[in-house]
Amino acid sequence: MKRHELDVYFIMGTINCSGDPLVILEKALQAGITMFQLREKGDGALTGTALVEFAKSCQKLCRQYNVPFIINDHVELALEIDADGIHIGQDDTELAQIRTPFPNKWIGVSVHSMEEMDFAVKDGADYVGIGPIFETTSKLDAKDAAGVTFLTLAREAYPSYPIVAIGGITTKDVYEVRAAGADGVAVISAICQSDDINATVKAIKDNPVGQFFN
Ligand code: 3NM
Repeated sequence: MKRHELDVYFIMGTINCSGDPLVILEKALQAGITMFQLREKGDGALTGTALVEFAKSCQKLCRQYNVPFIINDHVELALEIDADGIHIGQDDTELAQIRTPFPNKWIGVSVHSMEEMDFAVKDGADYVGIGPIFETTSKLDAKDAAGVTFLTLAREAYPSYPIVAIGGITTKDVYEVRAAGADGVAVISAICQSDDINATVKAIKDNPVGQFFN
């Protein structure tokens, strides 16, 4: 994986969207997101064939725009539809078990401490997600907001390892998290709740300092 592929990492599930999720995804793709993760979790989340069909629709759109399509946690779904990768948390299936069925896929792991990061790197994760940087309402079991302290330490310890920052990040925070060492920014609400997805995605993109910040 190339680090710049994490640049603008959009994560979404149907319950995060007040409008049509596929319309939101396509707007985000048109605006230039560099990675997409389907995270279908929470009350009212799709299951069974409805989930498979929705996942395939997201995947089709991502392919049209040549953007990697990652599935959160659902190992079987990722295998069934041949997703480009899978993202797991610390409480999900262990990385070592996932690598066997996914020899050539991207595997991302959420980490919250140096110990978890060391394990993820050693076990062969392709990238890590560090968060929550700020308070988030999109993940019910999110840990306390950690700011950029650990992100900074993680970057010092792993100067060229792919790292994406996540959790409560808005366009105003992008400079701070990139300056702390994130290769990219992963967001749910900033895009799902944006009135102007095109402007939001462009503001999150890795720009010369200050160009899009206000
Ligand atoms: N993982 P928003 S925070 C999916 O800390 C997720 O690992 C997190 O959504 C972590 O951009 C989070 O709306 C939610 O805050 C991110």
